[in-house]
Amino acid sequence: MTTSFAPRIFSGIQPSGGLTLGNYLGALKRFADYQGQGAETIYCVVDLHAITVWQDPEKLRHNTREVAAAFMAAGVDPSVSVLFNQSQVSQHAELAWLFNCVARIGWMYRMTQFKDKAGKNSENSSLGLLAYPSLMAADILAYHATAVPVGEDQKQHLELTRDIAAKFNHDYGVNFFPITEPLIEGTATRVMSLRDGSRKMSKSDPSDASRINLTDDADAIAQKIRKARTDADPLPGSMEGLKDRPEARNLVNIYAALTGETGDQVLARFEGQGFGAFKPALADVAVTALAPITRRMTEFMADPAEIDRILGRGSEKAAAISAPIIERTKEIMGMIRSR
Ligand code: AQP
Repeated sequence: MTTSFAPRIFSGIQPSGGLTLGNYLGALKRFADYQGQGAETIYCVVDLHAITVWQDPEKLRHNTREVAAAFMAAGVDPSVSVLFNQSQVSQHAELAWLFNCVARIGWMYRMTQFKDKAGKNSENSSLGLLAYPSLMAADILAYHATAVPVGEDQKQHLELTRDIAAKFNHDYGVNFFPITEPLIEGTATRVMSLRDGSRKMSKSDPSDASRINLTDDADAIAQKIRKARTDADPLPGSMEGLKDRPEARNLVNIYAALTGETGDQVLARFEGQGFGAFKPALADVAVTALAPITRRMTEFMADPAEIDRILGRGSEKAAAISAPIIERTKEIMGMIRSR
């Protein structure tokens, strides 16, 4: 028997620090575009994911509100999309446990994000950090989401979500969970650190100079771009010429993503010029694109109680969708429900 699933988009962002240009270009910027396109849109501040590494409680509260403000500043409308924080909807943690018993430990150890974050001392990392992808599968499948817009770094976790859905369906002889599609689109699916072209830009990178934060002002943005690591060669006429120049390629990709051009279109204008000319131009487009977002975030953050109310209403809507799906999951697995 084949079941068809209604189109539903889910995506989440961790409140594990201030948001970066990478989060914006790789994910956030696209979220509003999916609204009103025929699929239901569900967006979540994934605070249960954030605590897989230590979070100061006061900062976690602040960052949760700030990520919600960023969603709205980037155009997510809580009257159109479901916008909420993960810990208010208990179905996420409940389904994650059920999936912990479906997923295999070996699948978790293979995740590059676990290896990166656990580092050499993996025995000392939280159990939650290892099980992170199982919770992510629960976030997505608790809504029977059919597509997930993410940056390139989340591709491996999305594949694991598909594996968990397929194994559950196979083990219980059902077609209950959809095999979710990743939506990894655009010219900036993997924005790299400004200090090291081999590492992704990340909100938890200890070096603030490695990233542009959505809360940075024009001076900070210009200064970080001026200091960004590059090489001494002039820019070529096409992206092909940047194959072995990761830092230069990263800056051109950022420019292209911000202006909506292709890298080749950008290079057609800057061919033969050095970074002395390119970096100020990049700083200008970054400030132009980010200043309105930063301003709207500040406006939303001026009323934290209203953000909490929006998250509360979103959580009720989210629970109304996910609760019957989790009840049915437990029924399929053989659990008795006597109420
Ligand atoms: N550098 C990046 N380039 C493109 N997309 C990115 N994303 C993250 N970094 C980049 C995308 O942003 C969304 C939210 O990510 P997340 O907060 O759930 O966690 P993450 O992927 O682990 O992002 P960070 O910034 O690196 O957080 P920390 O430092 O806490 O681990 C995802 O869609 C992600 O792909």
